[in-house]
Amino acid sequence: METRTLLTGGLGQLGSELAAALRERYGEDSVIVTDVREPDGDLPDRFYQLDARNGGDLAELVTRERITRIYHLAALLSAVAESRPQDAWQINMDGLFTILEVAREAGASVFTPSSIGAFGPQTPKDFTPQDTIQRPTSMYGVTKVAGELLCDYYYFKYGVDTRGVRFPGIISNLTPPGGGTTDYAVDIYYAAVRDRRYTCFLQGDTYLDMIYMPDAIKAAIDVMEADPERLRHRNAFNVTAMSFSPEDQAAYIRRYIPEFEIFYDVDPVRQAIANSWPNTLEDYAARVEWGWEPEYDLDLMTADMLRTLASREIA
Ligand code: AKB
Repeated sequence: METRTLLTGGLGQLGSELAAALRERYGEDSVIVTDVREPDGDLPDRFYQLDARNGGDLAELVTRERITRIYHLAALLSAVAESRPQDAWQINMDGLFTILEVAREAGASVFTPSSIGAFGPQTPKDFTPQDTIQRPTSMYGVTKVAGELLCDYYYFKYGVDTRGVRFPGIISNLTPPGGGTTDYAVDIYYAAVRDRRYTCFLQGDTYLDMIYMPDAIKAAIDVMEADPERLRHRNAFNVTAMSFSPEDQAAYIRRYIPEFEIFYDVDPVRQAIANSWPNTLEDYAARVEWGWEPEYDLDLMTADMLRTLASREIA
C-alpha cells in the first residue's frame, strides 16, 4: 500500500527536516505538513494551517488525502511546558487523544515522540533501562508518560499501529528548537561560530543524552518501517547517540575553534528539569527489535555542525 503521511507540528525542529526526508523516500506528493502556526517565510509544499486538537478538520484532511501514517509532533517542550503547565496538558494530551481517535477511524498508523523527559529522579540515572521507574516531576514528563500509555492503550484496545521513540535532545543546523531544556546544545554551536563564546543556562557538569538530526530522522522512519513481528515494545523505545555535558561539548568545539570560551548563568528551572533526567540511556531494545544504530558521535556531529554553520555565515 502507498505510504501517505501527515505531520502535525510540521514547522518545528523535527517536523521541517523529517518532512523533507519523507518526501525523498515516499514521493513529493505523499507528505502533508500541518502546523498551528503560519509559516514565517515561504509556504512549504502541501501545507495546511491546522490545530491538531481540531478533530473535525483533521479527519477531513486525513480522508481527503488518503493518509496512512501520522507523525504527531505538535507538543510543548519541557521548559515552556513548565512555565505553562495547563496549556501543556491541553496541547500535549488533547492533541494526542484527537490524533489517536482520527487514526482509529481512518486505519492510519501513528508515530508519537516521547522523550528522556518521561523519566524522573527515581529512575536509574546511568544506562537507564528500557523498562524502569517512570515518575517524572515536570509537566512535560507527565504528558510524555501519559502519552506513552495512551498509545499502548490504543494499540491493545483498538489495534491502532502506534509506535514511538524516547528522543534525547535533538541537535540540528537548520531549524532551531523552541523551549526545551536541551536547547543549549544547539545554541552553543551558533554562538561558537558567531561570537567565539557562549553563556550556558545549565551547569557545566550536567550530563544528558543527545542525538544529531540525521540520526533522529532515521529513528523516526525506521521504527515505523520495522517488522511488527519483531516489536516487543511499541511506543517509547529508548534511543540515544551520545551523552555529554556542556564542559565536554565546549572541549570538542575547542578542537576546531581553540579560542572558544564557555560561561555559565544557570537557570534554576531548566537545571532542575535536567537534574531529574537520566545521564545516559541504554537503547538495547531498539537495537535488537528494529536495528537502531546511530551514525554520529559528539566529534562527528561537532565537526559537521561547525562546518555547516560557518559555510552558511550565520549572522
Ligand atoms: C526538551 O528539552 O524538552 C526536549 C526533550 C529532551 O524532550 N529536547
